[in-house]
Amino acid sequence: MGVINVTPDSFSDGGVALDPEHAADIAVAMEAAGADIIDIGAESTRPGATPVGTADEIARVRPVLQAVAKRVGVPISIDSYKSEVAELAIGEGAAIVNDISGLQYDPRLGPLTAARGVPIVLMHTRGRPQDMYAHAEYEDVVGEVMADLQAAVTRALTAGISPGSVLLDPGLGFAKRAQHSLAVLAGLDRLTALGYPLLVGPSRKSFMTASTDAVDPAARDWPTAAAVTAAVLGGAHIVRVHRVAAMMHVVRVADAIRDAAGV
Ligand code: HH2
Repeated sequence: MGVINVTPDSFSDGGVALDPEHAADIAVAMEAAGADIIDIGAESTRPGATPVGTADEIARVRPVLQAVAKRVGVPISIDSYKSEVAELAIGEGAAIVNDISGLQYDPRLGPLTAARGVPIVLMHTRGRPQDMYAHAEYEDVVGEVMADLQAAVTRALTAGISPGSVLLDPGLGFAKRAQHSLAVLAGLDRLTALGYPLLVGPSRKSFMTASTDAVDPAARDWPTAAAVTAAVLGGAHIVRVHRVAAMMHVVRVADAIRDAAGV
């Protein structure tokens, strides 16, 4: 999954994809490099980011969705927790909803997703991006993320979403300190027991700076490669990354190692 942030303030690539045709050029390049999904979002959810109103988010994302949908063949996912944005995006061709709140923030998003019959990514977080680190307290982070994701699945099924349309994401960096994100990556195989495809998004996140000196997010692609490898070996089905071409090599090798187990 290649990431396109239509934001001025995303932590690693803010401002890069605000122009629709430029965003579409990036999406086309990602598809050519092997991306199977293009994820488009118009609100930064980095810790402490300023929330964006629905009308502003729609105004930002609509022209980019239109431009990208015209030029790529792979499915587009809409990275938003707002039902109005998801509805508009589905109307413009988005085929997947990516909800960082796991159906906690907008009660209308589950029923909308069910009615439109599109798959949904339920990501784990606690609190809001503005205060999520206040919620980063765990006794057993993997066990608690599993329990919270199970609750998110229950919300989805109760809203009428079919089990085959659910994907789960442990939310690296969301309401998690560095040690928590690392523990989640190390314990990913336990999350596969929930029985849903797993999406993992380590790309350029600060939890990797504890073990490297790559402080500038754009300089975190090598650390990302290590985390992507761990994610694939831990059982991730989809990895969400900014640098698709480079990470394709990483994913292919990690896949080959995984497939060679027991040979
Ligand atoms: N991470 C971010 C945003 N959306 N969605 C899923 N499913 N999983 C993630 O890990 C995830 C996500 C944050 O990264 P990014 O979009 O690059 O930054 P920002 O929120 O600053 O735009």
